[in-house]
Amino acid sequence: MKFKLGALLALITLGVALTLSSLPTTNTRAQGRQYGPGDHPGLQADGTFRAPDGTLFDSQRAFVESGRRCASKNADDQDIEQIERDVKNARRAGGGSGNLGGTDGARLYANGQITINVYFHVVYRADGTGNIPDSRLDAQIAAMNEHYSGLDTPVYRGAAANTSFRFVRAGVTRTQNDTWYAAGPGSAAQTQMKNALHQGTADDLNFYTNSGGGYLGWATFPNEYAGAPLQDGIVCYWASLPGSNYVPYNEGDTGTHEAGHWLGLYHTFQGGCLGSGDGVADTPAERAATYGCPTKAQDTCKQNAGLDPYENFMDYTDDPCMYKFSLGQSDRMDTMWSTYRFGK
Ligand SMILES: [Ca+2]
Ligand SMILES: [Ca+2]
Ligand SMILES: [Ca+2]
Ligand SMILES: [Zn+2]
Repeated sequence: MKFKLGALLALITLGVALTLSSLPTTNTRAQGRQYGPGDHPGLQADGTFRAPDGTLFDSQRAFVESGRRCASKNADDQDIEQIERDVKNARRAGGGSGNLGGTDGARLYANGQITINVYFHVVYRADGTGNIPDSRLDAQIAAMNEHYSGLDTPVYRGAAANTSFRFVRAGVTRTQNDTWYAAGPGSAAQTQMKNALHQGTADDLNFYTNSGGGYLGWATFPNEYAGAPLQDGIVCYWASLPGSNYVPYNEGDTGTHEAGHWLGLYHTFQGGCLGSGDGVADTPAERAATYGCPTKAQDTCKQNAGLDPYENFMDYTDDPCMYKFSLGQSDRMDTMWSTYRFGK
């Protein structure tokens, strides 16, 4: 009898262990952990890739090519023309700020001269998923300050800009709302969430964390502020902030990338090999986004000088592999700040 009971217990233990080990990661949601279950790697050992909403892609490439990496919109000709007009008008009116205030591409501010107030809005599910602690928000601020200072990694290929911008945590709201937690780009839920939570003015960064709606993140652009001030800001998947296990997108570079859009930068692959691309002269044109972590730069636009800037925060490579803004991007952010955000 004793033996039988022992064997039975062993069988039960084995059964439980097998059941637990075979549970898909999404099912751990039911356990109501404080931050998880998105707290799993994006890139799986077998090469498949799990999107922020749990969707499994065949590969990291398939994930990136699905557009899930960033849902910020690509500029069209109208946007680019409008921005050029706005910048010219601001300069003619002597508006904006900065000590040079004049020519294209000029640096307007000193290193770290501008401190941006960041209002975090942590939106989480009823089971606690996504309710990340303040320590992770502070880690995100620290990451952005490192990135915007040009100090992300000691291995540079060319100079990383020490930009004009630094960030400080100015406030945190926490909201349990399952609909807003799932809100994706362009959704009614997003509009509702931002209308309810937005704080500050054009020179304050509203930084929402939720499921990302299946994306890593997205941003609004400076020239959109006047038309929709309450919608201004960035939304990031909560596990993209430092401290999660969402490899290889868990070092806070998503927040840096989205804040780059918020400061007026486009993707380095904007427009491919043609036209003005991202509007920045010192980021070589590239045909399409680079993903993963290349060991060697490609040259996908042979007719344009320079190798693909895969190490740039505004490309799509892995967090450990993107580590710089260019000097031209730094200048552009100054111009956008002066034109659209400073004192507005
Ligand atoms: Ca460029
Ligand atoms: Ca080239
Ligand atoms: Ca990085
Ligand atoms: Zn983007």
